[in-house]
Amino acid sequence: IPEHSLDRDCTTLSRHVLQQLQSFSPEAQDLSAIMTRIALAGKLIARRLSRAGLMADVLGFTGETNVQGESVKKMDVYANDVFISVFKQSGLVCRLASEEMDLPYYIPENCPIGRYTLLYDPIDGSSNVDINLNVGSIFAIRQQEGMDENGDGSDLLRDGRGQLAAGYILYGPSTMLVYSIGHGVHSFLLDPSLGEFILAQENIKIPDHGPIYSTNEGNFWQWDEAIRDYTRYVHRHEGYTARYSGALVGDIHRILMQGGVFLYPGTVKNPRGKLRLLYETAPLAFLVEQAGGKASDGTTRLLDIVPDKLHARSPLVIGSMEDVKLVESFIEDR
Ligand code: AHM
Ligand code: MG
Repeated sequence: IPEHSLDRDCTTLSRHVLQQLQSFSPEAQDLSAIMTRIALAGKLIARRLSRAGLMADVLGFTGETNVQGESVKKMDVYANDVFISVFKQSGLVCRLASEEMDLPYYIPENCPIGRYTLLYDPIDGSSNVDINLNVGSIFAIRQQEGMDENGDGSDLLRDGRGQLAAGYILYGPSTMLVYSIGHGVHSFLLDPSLGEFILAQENIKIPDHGPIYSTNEGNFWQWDEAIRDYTRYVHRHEGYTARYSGALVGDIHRILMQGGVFLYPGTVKNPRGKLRLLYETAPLAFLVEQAGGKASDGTTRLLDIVPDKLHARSPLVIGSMEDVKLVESFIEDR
């Protein structure tokens, strides 16, 4: 095989991370190893999802309730455990915090050396699993800075600017991993015959404006007047098209590719919206900013928001620069 075709076809994820940091510094080595572990979790989850309908024990509820009081699906539990087990032997990550766990999970064996925390939503949009539609995983890596005296993750209550890496895995027709370590946004496709994520697109840029409008309009009755005004604006102008799948990762991926805006505003029932800051909105905000887009809670830059608890929620307005600004202008005017 000529050398150039190997170069073109086989940029693997771990190599890509090292290339971007252009050094063999300890941090580059660590991030490369961590991304490789996340990719392994993605492969294991994708494999399980591909058989979801065939295995009686994959679909349905476990009968338990998670921290947010929602029914826990079997796939959520499986995916949550997959991330824990791939990081157990890594030596790199000392702690994991996820949507499915009340408190952070410590890996004591790693704690003297592991300087990183993984924040993740193992299966985002899990109600889609039962009807054979796309779901995703969301992740972020943070350097462990303070001491977690009570083991409740209080040292994680920081803004999102300190994220070292963030991204998502989209389990769609193909499995795709999109990530950033602060040097642009890059996507990889899982080649099942190789069992490797292969570079698909480098330096993804989100269009400054796009046609996609993605929100759950069933909540219109409980939105603020400003969000309703924006919605009415969309209804009355040419050039918008609505897309909403019930799984954030897929909806954001579409916007990253085609441009537009995703909104999950506060509602009467949930004034801070539904989505969680540390492992849903902040990682996606980091990624979209890296692609040249914008993310806020409607007024404040999302990466500046400091959560008051591990599972804190935040409203989300995210996507193309112009479209997010337009939504914000409606909020400002009210
Ligand atoms: P989940 O992590 O419990 O699956 O919830 C998050 C999901 C997002 O993927 C999606 O955008 C949103 O919830 C949909 O919520 P709704 O049904 O209220 O529109
Ligand atoms: Mg989620």
